[in-house]
Amino acid sequence: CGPIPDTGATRTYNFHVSKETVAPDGVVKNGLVVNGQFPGPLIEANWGDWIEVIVTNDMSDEGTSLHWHGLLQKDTPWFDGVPSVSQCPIAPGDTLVYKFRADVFGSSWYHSHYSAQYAGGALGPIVIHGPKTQDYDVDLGPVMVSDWYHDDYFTLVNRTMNGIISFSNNILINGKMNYPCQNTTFACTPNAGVSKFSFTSGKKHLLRIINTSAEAMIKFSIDGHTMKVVANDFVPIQPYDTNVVTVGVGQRSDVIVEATGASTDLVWMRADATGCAFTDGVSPQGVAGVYYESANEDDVPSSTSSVAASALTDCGNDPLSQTQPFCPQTALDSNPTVQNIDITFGNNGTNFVWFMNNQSFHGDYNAPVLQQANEGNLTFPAEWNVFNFASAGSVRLILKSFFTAGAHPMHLHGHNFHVLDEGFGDWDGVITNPSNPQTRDVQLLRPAQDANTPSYIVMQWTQDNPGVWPMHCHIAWHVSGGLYINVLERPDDIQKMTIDHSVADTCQKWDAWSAANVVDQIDSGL
Ligand SMILES: [Cu+2]
Repeated sequence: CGPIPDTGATRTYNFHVSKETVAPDGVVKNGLVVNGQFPGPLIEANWGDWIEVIVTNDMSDEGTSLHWHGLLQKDTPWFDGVPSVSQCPIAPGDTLVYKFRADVFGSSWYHSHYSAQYAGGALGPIVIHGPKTQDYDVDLGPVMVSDWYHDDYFTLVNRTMNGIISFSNNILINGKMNYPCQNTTFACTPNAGVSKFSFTSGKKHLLRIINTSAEAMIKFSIDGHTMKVVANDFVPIQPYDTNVVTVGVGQRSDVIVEATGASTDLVWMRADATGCAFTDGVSPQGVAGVYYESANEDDVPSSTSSVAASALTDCGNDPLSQTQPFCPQTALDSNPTVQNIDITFGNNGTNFVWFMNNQSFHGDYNAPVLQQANEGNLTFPAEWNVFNFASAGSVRLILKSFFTAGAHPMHLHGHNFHVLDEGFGDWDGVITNPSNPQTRDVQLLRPAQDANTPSYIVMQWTQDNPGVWPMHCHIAWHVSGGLYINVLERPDDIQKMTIDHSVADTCQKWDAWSAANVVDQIDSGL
């Protein structure tokens, strides 16, 4: 709680994005990596620091960009890392230096926002250290949970655009899991290994659960242990205990786990995608080993899960009534600009795509919306899905999903938004916890009840951050299919901004590269 501290420190990282074969579960695939690693290197900073990341595109045949999930980018909206929105893609061989403030604290991740590159592996964790709101002894760091596909990302996007569902092949924890090789025709090494975590009996351990999936909603648990949830996304919450944590794509939960077992215990940590994801059923649950201080690390846990089967098939976040921010919030604006958006799925004549109020998103890599707005051009092609909220004090979105086969993890850039309510049918106008509503940067919009009974969430934010902010489903295949809008916030203030010259340089390089090479933009671009 309180203002961002001025540390005067800058944390600098040098990243190279490239294509390499990877085999995190033993199955060799064509992937994307950061500095040769999957997952990519950890970005670590203190709250209030500046973070500088020098990103070079070492691929020869496509652009890229990196997005810093959940960072607010106040006064630096051009470094949000979204091609066609805040920048042009970084051309092959080119470098862009992102510089932004660690203006929030907690756990997150960075990922490519160019098409579905991140589903190929171009991602890594972010930890921003801040005040402890609850006591713990040991910070075990990021616990990234993710679905994993053995096909390369472009093949998967191509299938998606043709209306073919891709089923994930495995679930990884911190980029590791075994795979039964008889199920694949790709080169495969059995027993690739699982991640291992150390517990000290009697101590409290902080785990930073981060869902970096392309599609899967994940149910996280540790056999025989209770978790105290202390933060959702970058927002500390009033703690509550649970034996299973739900994370949709992009969501994070910081949990504190007290090691109540014996010093020789070893148990499974589980990332379960059986109930709320499209998996092929071969390995829908990722595991990692949790070893107490006197356990033999060569032994394999034999513990069983105590999570109820019904909890694994409940495809939404924990009740809003249960989740309240830890820090006091300013009162909700009772007179916001209200926008209804209905989300539907269908064929646009060429592809299977998603519609937001009957319009699917398609971006122009060569003409970022932010640059247009900065130049005072506020007339946009319909397919850019720009919602101009002008200088409204706050915005309330009522999102409805008519899709029954899955939830949508809805993500807004540039803000932690309030979640006023969720439900089915029409919102009755009643806000859950009106004096302290749930606040985060991704909220699950549950599957519709049936074709005539949509699910809804109501979100609201204060327009205190001029910029062009993506609001989209974080399922990679859905945003590729256009489930996306641009929130244009305070264009008058955007016009007054001086955008860092490196952003224009990046566009010049991209314009030159894209004029001489084929850019195979088969999806929305994001
Ligand atoms: Cu979606």
